[in-house]
Amino acid sequence: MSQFSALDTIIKDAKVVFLSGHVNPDSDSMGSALAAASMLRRMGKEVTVFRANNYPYNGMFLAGSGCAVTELPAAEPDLWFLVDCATPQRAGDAFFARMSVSKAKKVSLDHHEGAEENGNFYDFQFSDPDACAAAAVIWRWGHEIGWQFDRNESEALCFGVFGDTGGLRYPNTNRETFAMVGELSENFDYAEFCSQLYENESINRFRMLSEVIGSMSVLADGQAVIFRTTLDQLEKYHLTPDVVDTLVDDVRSISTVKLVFRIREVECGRVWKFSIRSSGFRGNIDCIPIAKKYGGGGHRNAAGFTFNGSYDDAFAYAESAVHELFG
Ligand SMILES: [Mn+2]
Repeated sequence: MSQFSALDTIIKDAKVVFLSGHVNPDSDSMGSALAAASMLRRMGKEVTVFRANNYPYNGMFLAGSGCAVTELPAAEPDLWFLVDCATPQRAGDAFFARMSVSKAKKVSLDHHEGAEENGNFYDFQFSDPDACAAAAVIWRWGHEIGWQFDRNESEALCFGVFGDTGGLRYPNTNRETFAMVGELSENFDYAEFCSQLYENESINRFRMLSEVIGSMSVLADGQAVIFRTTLDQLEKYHLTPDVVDTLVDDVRSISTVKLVFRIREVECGRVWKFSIRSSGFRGNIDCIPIAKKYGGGGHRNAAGFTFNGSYDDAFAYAESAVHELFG
């Protein structure tokens, strides 16, 4: 029996589906949500895709990216469908508030560590931390039901996988990743897809990055880097945060760097969103405990949390974590 057969039964009984990835959606949340939505629509379902915030700018070429809503329809769905959410709360306040009091069925397809702790919340849950992305879990599900992925679904799933594996580079990249990308890339123009993903940047992005890089702090003999992005900079260069967010991954490519902190200003001078990255290869530092101290979480090599306070205090916390790790 397929490990997804209970899911298939739940889907068969549903007509109206509300579907979401996590807040501050990354490429995997976006790609797996759009792919799953397309599959469900082709199964004859009415699907509303919810996004708590903007999708990553470099995914806006994907079919359906402009149709995701930030407010749910008033009528109840038959099914709540979560992808890439470690906890149901990760879908965002608006989505979770409605879903948590709803009697409709709830399902989750995910790949986060510890997701099974929330199993009681769902009528069906599948989470495999060995899957490189939630998109890989959706691909698996498709395989089990003999699904023929179309062009849009194939691009969306590959977009998700490229996001979570850093373009097939991170240690979570595995045999399944290659099998999946190998198979799905038959369904679209691969070079064009990569160009959309990696060769579609604005000049202003580079102007802002030069400012951010110019003021970054290098600590512990180059083992750690702390940098920040401010609301003023985004305003000045007419950019949204996601356009420069990936700098945190670029900085990790410095040969000495084991740990990176990006501190993004969210509310003027008092709320800061931390993104922490470690190299899976150098040091393999666990980012989760650093994020957990302030109620955050994530993966071993990529975690985050929100910090309330001044920038000096935010920086001091990052600095103290660096000192603790590297002396
Ligand atoms: Mn993911």
